[in-house]
Amino acid sequence: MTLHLHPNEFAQRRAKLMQTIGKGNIGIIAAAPEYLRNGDTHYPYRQDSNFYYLTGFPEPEAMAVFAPGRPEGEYILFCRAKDPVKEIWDGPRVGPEKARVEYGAQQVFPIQEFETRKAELIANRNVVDLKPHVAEMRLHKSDGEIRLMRKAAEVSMQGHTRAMQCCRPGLTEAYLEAELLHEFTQHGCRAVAYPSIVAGGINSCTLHYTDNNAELRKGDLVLIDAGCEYQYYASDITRTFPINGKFSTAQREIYEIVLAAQLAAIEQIRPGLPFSETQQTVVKILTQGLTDLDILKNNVDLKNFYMHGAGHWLGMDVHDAGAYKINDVWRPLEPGMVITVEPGIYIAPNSKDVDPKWWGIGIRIEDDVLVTANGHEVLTAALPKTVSDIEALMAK
Ligand SMILES: [Mn+2]
Repeated sequence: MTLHLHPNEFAQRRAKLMQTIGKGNIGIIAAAPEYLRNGDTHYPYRQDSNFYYLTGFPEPEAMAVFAPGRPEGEYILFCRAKDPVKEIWDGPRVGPEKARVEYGAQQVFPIQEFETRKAELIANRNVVDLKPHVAEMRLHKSDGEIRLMRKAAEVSMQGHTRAMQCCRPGLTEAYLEAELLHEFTQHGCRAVAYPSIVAGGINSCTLHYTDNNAELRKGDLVLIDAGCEYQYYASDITRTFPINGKFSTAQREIYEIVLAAQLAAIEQIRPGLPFSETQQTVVKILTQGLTDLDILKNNVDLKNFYMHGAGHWLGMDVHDAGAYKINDVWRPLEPGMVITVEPGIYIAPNSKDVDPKWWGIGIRIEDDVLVTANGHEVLTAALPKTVSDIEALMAK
């Protein structure tokens, strides 16, 4: 059964936006364009997140206008007219008539009329940028949105589980990617939230590795950072595991540091915690752990082994909308926000002054965390991440 947001939710968002921008002002937002990939072939269409957030309208070539207090209608939608010939090729279009009834616009016009009607619409009104207002709204997830994010998390966990279970030396990274996509697609997620990273061995030290074409070798780790998108909502999970199902001593030692950092950062998440605190906790634990193993020494910067942030907002976009700071101060977490927690350690081959036994080990562990009224809930908690749980799953 496919989950959807209730149409009322889109209406509530528009009402809130109207209130925010206020009478006498007007905001306009465009649908995402279609992009040509090559020849006559387009990239799979994905509606613009802000446009979809406010309209629920899935088609390209559309404009939404928000004019609070306008007597003829506050929410005006421009969309493609019906076209029986084109619809034979590409399927039915919503069309202006149905757009008014089903998508709640008070006035709907064919997109061709946008330019001529625009002047009249904005006359005597200030045009405001909707982006910061919508970003602020998107940062706080409703129950309906959380339901969709739970589903995205669940499907992504199934993909990761499948990849762990079928992993063995001799396969390619692409083979594991296909296993992830199998679960995503089968469960209604035709799109990934971002290009899947399946990085075996030293490829794990390339943060945004997406070639996914190398052979998986016995004795190496594989890092998988992959998440599906469900009904416009993203999930974002990373797991790192041994290709042959058993961590080596060196791999386990690094893994336990990353895991300890991740668990400690997650543990503190609750309303009021400044966003930057997870990073501080991660840095503290990684620094201590790498110092204990004599990897971090002689005033070497931790950035040589951990060079990214501990997380980001998650929602319709994998790096979701919303300001991280207000007046230059890290904002406190609030119930309904969703963040990722994703520490990592990456020891590049030939790292200077580092024992070669650590070379090529790249480990990241990432979960999706909902801030609740009293603390937090890890949406991706059911996916194994301790050494023993991963080894047990892979032995099955
Ligand atoms: Mn992430």
